[in-house]
Amino acid sequence: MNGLEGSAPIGRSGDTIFAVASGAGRAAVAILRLTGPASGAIVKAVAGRLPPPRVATLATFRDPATGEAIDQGLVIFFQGPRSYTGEDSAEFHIHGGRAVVAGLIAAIGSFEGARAAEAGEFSRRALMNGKLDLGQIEGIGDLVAAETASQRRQALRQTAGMLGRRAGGWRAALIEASARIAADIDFSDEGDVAAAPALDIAPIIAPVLAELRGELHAARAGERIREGLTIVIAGPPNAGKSTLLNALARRDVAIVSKHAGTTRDVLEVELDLGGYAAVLIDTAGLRETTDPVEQIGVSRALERAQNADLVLWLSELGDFQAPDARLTDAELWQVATKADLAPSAQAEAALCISAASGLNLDVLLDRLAQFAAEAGGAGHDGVITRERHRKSIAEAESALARILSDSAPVEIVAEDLRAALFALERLVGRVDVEDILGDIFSRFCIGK
Ligand SMILES: Nc1nc2c(ncn2[C@@H]2O[C@H](COP(=O)(O)OP(=O)(O)OP(=O)(O)O)[C@@H](O)[C@H]2O)c(=O)[nH]1
Ligand SMILES: [Mg+2]
Repeated sequence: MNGLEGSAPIGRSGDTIFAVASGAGRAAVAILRLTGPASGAIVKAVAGRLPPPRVATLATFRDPATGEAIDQGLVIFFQGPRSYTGEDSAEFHIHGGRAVVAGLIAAIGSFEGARAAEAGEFSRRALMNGKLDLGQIEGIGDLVAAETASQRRQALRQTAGMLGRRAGGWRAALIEASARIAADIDFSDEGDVAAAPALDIAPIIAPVLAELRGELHAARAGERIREGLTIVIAGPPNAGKSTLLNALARRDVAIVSKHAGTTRDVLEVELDLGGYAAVLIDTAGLRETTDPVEQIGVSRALERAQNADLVLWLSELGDFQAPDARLTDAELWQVATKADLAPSAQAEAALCISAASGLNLDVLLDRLAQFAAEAGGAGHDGVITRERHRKSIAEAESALARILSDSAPVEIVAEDLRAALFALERLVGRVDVEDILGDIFSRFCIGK
């Protein structure tokens, strides 16, 4: 179970809800799902009979009010609890024309107690009925949104319930530690108090602490896989930054001109670097300027570059400009541009490219892909994929670290254990679940 018993009701679960689960627009096949107590009755009325559960069955679908045929297709009935949501559910696989979909939606919507689903409502019911835990729900959301192979792999591992399982193991250990501490507190009346209660439970919590630290260590990689690496193109005006962005994006995203100071805004394109997601960012050329608009561009450029996973520092071959001194924290690669103009010039940078002739763009892309793989690689079996996870695990980690580092009295140890447990319960949605769900489902598709 997921610990939701007794919390506020999630949605109107008595309704039967329906949605088109396949994408919008014309398609060969569209899938319409429904879930809720009236599912069986609706299938029977629309398809003429209720097929045996979990057997795809060919039928003519009719509007029950008029008897008019809407389409012929497949219907599958899932009898609860053996369904995605745990309730009686059904899927209609129909032809994907707009009028067909609209006709079936109108027929189903005319049933008493049937209504269109809200975003994420199917998954909300799955959670409520204990079919999925919060980590799995997040994984499903990420799987639907996955753009690259590494995002897909990570999301798929999450849907298998990895977060819930690991958190469950930590939680069980901390509960055992709490029980020992409670016993210490009881005995303390008899003047037989353990001198350092933390010593008693150290063998239980030390391994948990080590695992939490391992997760935190891998966290940045997990979040990078999910959100994409940020790679900022920076350098003096006219270095060819926007031209490089356009070349790597393979489309004209940014305005390119021979005037220094062309780019003033921050422009972003998404790239798939060998299966890893990246956001490539073009920025205003860095220089002292009195133009107030350009000044804003320059300060935005610096801010993005300072927070980037990687900065590509561009300067023209033969006109080397040292990287801006304010970019000390970021990993930075120096790239010499416009190599076609000065083929014999000595490069001060590790890599010479020409966006115009395409020279070494493949080398640059290979190195970027390698960088992305290394940056994402450490996250491969971590459970942390979003900031929410990282915060909860960091809270638990610091509470456990306090227990092991101080020789605090038993009441303080008990309090820290409670804090660590609470953080882990928040992680898996045993507490504060409504807040977390609101945030997750606001990003979900209708029909999921
Ligand atoms: N020959 C040659 N010209 C280039 C190359 N890359 C860029 N240019 C030219 O250099 C000029 C400046 O290019 P941009 O890409 O606008 O430079 P930028 O760094 O974005 O400049 P700002 O936005 O002003 O900071 C344009 O006239 C481009 O056509 C290249 O590889 N070879
Ligand atoms: Mg530019």
